[in-house]
Formats: sequence, C-alpha cells, structure tokens
Amino acid sequence: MGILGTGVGAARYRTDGILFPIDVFTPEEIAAYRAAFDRFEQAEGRDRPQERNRARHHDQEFAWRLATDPRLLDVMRQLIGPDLVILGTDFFCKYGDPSADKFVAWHQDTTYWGLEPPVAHTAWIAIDDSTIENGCMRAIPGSNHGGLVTHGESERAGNILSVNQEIPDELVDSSGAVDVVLRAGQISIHDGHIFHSSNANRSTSRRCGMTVRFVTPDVRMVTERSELRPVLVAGSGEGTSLPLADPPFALSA
Ligand SMILES: O=C(O)CCC(=O)C(=O)O
Repeated sequence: MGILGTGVGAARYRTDGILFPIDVFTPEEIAAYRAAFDRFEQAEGRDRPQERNRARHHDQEFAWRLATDPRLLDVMRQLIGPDLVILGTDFFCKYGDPSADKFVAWHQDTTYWGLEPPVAHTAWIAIDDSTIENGCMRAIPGSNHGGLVTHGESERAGNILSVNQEIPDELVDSSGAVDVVLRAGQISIHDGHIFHSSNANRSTSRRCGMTVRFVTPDVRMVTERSELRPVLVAGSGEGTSLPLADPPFALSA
C-alpha cells in the first residue's frame, strides 16, 4: 500500500497541491544526514549550498541518498506515477540571525524552469525542524489550479529566489495559506503550480531543507539549462527527450 496508505493522500494532493507532513526519515537517520550536511556546509561555506546549487546530488553521496530514499520514491510514485526523473536538488537555508531578513516571496516553481508542459513536483525534506518561528514554507492550497501567472520583481530586500521573482500582491489571497510545519525527517510535497513562500527566520537556529524536483519523462526542457542534469530514478525513461545523465551513485534497493 505504500507510505501514504490508501489513495486519500494522492486525492488530497491533486486537490490541494500540497501534502504534509509525511514521515520518511527516522530521527536517527536525519541526524546522520544533518551531520553530513553540516560538514558540507562547513567545507563550502554557507552561501554555496544556498546559491541554488542544483546538482549536488551528483557529487555528494548524502544528497543522492536523501533524494533517492526508497520511501521517498515510493511516495512520489503514488502521487505522480512509476516513472520518475530528478530534475535537480536545492538547499534552502535560513540562519537563526534575527537581523537577517532573508525570505522567499510568493511564487510558483515552474514559471522559469523552461519545461513543457510546465509540470514538476517538489519533495521538501526537513533537515532541521521547520517551524513558524524559523520561517517554514507557506502555501495556498488549491492555488495550483489557476495556471501560471505572470511574476514581477520583489521590491522587498532579502528575497532568496534566483531572479527575485514575486507574484504581484493583488493576485495573492494569503488568507487561506497554511504553514508547512515539519519535524526534521518529515517531508512535504508540492505541485510546481502552487503559490508558496516563506517568512524570515526569527529564531536563533538554522532552518534548512533540501528540495528534490521531480518530473515525469514526458516533460521536455525547452530552455537550455546546463546546470540541470536530469537523472532517471524509477521506472522507464523510454522515449524521453530529457538529456538524462548517468546516476552518480547506485540506487538503494
Ligand atoms: O524553503 C523555502 O523557504 C521555500 C522553498 C521553495 O520555494 C521551493 O521549494 O520551491
């Protein structure tokens, strides 16, 4: 039956565009992954993983193991089908410094990803606890059904999105927004069309998550994105036009 149980989770995901919290990693497992991430962050500096580095699952085994954990792939299969390609991974970290105003503006993921159709799904893995105080993700359930909207540029300093994009205020009704609170080791899944954001970290501790961007092999990349090296992690990629890379490490059984 899989980690999501009956089909209720998949039906809710289709309606809401977001599903959480889903228990995937045990406290011991995520503590080991956090230690690996801490070493990576220390070696590379805080900003490197922060800079939307989309391919570190290709050279960091801990990131590959997180992204391709069989339980996570099982969740994704239940939501989007048997054939799964990882398009990229990112780290979203906000540090516990009350003076740091880093936030994520309201946006839809697939606006600028150059995909046709623009359909992708993200697993957000909580490396640290993600709480209202430390700036957990927020999302507006159901906002995934209105198509992609034109984004503008944020006028507020501190938006950590790659091109400072933001959905104009008049298009965002945040009255129905939910706080995607997760314990370390839990994950959420969101649709690439859902309106989502996150507030600044007002706590004294780090809030870090790793995102894993999934597509199905029928999706095409219509914009050249050399930093993305899609990799097939489940099922068949037959007939795909995606420039599939070899898996950097073996998949877990
Ligand atoms: O981690 C965050 O605060 C935002 C994440 C996000 O925007 C995304 O996963 O697309």
